[in-house]
Amino acid sequence: MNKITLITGATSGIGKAAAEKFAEKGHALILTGRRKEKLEEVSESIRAKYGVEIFPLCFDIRKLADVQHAIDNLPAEWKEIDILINNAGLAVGLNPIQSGVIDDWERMIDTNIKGLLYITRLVSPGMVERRKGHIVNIGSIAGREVYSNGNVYCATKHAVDALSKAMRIDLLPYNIRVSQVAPGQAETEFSLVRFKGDEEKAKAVYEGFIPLTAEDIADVILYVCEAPPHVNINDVLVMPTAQASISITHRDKNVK
Ligand code: NDP
Ligand code: 8X3
Repeated sequence: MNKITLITGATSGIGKAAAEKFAEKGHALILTGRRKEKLEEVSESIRAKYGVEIFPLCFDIRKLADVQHAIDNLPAEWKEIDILINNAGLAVGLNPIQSGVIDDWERMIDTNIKGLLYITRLVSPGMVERRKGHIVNIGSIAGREVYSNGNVYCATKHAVDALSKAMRIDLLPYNIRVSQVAPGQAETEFSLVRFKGDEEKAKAVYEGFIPLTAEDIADVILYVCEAPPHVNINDVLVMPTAQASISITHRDKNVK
């Protein structure tokens, strides 16, 4: 089999776009997500388009027992994962700390930090054993700066930044590369999830400027993974041209 790449959160947005880019390069893909139908639809369409092997794994990354079951039961020919792209993640809500919704906080912490840790803990021992592998964590500009009411989401992405640096040190003796790709504003299902299905609020986030697309970020992830084996691209911060920092985006009513 060609290189095996596991992408978490491949049912939409950046994960789905990365699945397309890696399939185009012939990678065999393990794709994950909670929405079974979407996962099957994405897997089927990529399989048909690129003729690559796809192994869909439907689980909630917050549930350790389910993540463990999924990884432990991979068929032998899928076990030797070359690249792990820790992409599954979300923001839920946008409230000041004093009126934050605790359930929203738990969803973000459990997905963005604990889920990323669970899958890394289960996949990295094989990489260590084989002395080969690459882990790419999807961070965010929200892992470098903070913004009004973004408190817990920003904290989870700061954690991804810290974990990326720490994993790189721990895995250094085993020839395993650890990279972080940290995007600014990208139009995906991200804002729809943050605003709990409110399409108008979600759309307003991207009004008056050209945001990144999921494909823009997938291109960067692929570039990072295609560097020669002796090169590790530690960290890439990729922003829309119209966004200078987390809370400074130049909006122009003439930009549609
Ligand atoms: P999307 O909402 O489009 O995609 C998120 C993906 O994560 C989906 O495939 C979703 O699958 C999966 N996911 C969410 N929760 C879980 C869970 N509990 N278990 C398994 N899978 C889960 O958003 P993006 O593509 O934008 O987000 C991808 C990553 O990029 C996230 O980590 C996000 O924080 C980060 N990011 C996004 C930016 C943006 O502006 N869009 C900017 C910077 C970083 P399903 O619902 O099927 O489970
Ligand atoms: C997403 C970036 O600024 O939309 O990680 O929260 S932001």
